[in-house]
Amino acid sequence: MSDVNISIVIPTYQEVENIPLIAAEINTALAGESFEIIYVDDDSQDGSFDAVAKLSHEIPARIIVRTEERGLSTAVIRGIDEAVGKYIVVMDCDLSHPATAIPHMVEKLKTNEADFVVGSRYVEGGSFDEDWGFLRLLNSKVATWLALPLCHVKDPMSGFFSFERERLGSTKDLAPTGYKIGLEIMVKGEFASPAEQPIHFKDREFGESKLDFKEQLLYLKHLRRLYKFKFPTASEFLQFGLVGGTGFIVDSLIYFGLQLFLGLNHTVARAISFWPAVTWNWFWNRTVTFTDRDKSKKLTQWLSFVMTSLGGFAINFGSYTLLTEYVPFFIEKPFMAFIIGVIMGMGFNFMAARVFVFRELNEEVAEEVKGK
Ligand SMILES: Nc1nc2c(ncn2[C@@H]2O[C@H](COP(=O)(O)OP(=O)(O)OP(=O)(O)O)[C@@H](O)[C@H]2O)c(=O)[nH]1
Ligand SMILES: [Mg+2]
Repeated sequence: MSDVNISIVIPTYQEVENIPLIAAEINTALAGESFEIIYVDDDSQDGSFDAVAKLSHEIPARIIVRTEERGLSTAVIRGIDEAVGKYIVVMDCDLSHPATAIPHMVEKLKTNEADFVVGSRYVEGGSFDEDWGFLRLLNSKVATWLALPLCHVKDPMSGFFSFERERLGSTKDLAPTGYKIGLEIMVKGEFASPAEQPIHFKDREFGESKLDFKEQLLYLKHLRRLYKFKFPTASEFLQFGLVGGTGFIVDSLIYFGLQLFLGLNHTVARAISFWPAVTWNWFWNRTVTFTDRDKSKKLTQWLSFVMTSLGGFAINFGSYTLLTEYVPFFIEKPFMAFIIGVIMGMGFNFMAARVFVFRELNEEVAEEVKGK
């Protein structure tokens, strides 16, 4: 067992000016503690290596220079793997995150007040520099809001966080899509009692931001994964519903188009428009909703999707007819019966799709597909 208590992991890319500054801040904040600083650098070639070598005479710090791999999230994971401390703290190098918060964060872990602590801009006492433009603020708010159902903190996007190393277990199951590695760890690690330490978030003075529009798209992809992890059935249902909604649009456009432009009779138009719509739904459910499931045998899968869709339609139409024929309430209010029919039909379709059409892969194959 190492006698290092706190390992501070700092991903860096071209942060040579900031490296000694953050080390000094940490050294002051953690006076009397046993700690180590691990910089994980992506071969910045800007003197970062020498800067750490120099300061390591006075402060317990080392640098790992990666030449094969790139990216903030994998850098953080590498740092966690190399760390020997009981507690891990991850923070940015650009002085946005105040080192003075570290003792408070670790204290919450030590006293079991929390099992994961984020440095937070959005709790009482937290703040950020005033000069954020409207778009930057909106962007950050929307991104934060999208992640809220996944965890119980107000600042889930924070890159400043801390947890007990043992509590996380292996880092192998972490999928470092995008740069919100704190969110990934908090959700996948299934931390039960996260807490927040208010911080003032300072904008960087030196160096440039490395995060761009591409990262934002990756963030959405990341969120989708985390929702699938945390709410597997609900997120499938939501996607199934969204696909069904777009399928309805395709169906309607073709149904009306055939009548308007080709002069077809409405029954014929109805009979034809079903096919492209059902194929559309099958395709998107196969590629999006049930990504991780069986992808073999397109034709048989399509056929069974058609069959279950017809079954769903029969249930939808059947319950509508029964309700509006025999139940006085629905005879008065047929639209309510229509809604119930749609819900019953969709419920059936969803269940059938999960059980018969897009089957679960056996575990070995699923492992291979996972992470793609
Ligand atoms: N190793 C490694 N570190 C990275 C990479 N991209 C960013 N970093 C580091 O991750 C931390 C956060 O990156 P920033 O560029 O500050 O991201 P940000 O805080 O969202 O953006 P700013 O507004 O510029 O502060 C910093 O310490 C960066 O040096 C990368 O690809 N590899
Ligand atoms: Mg920054």
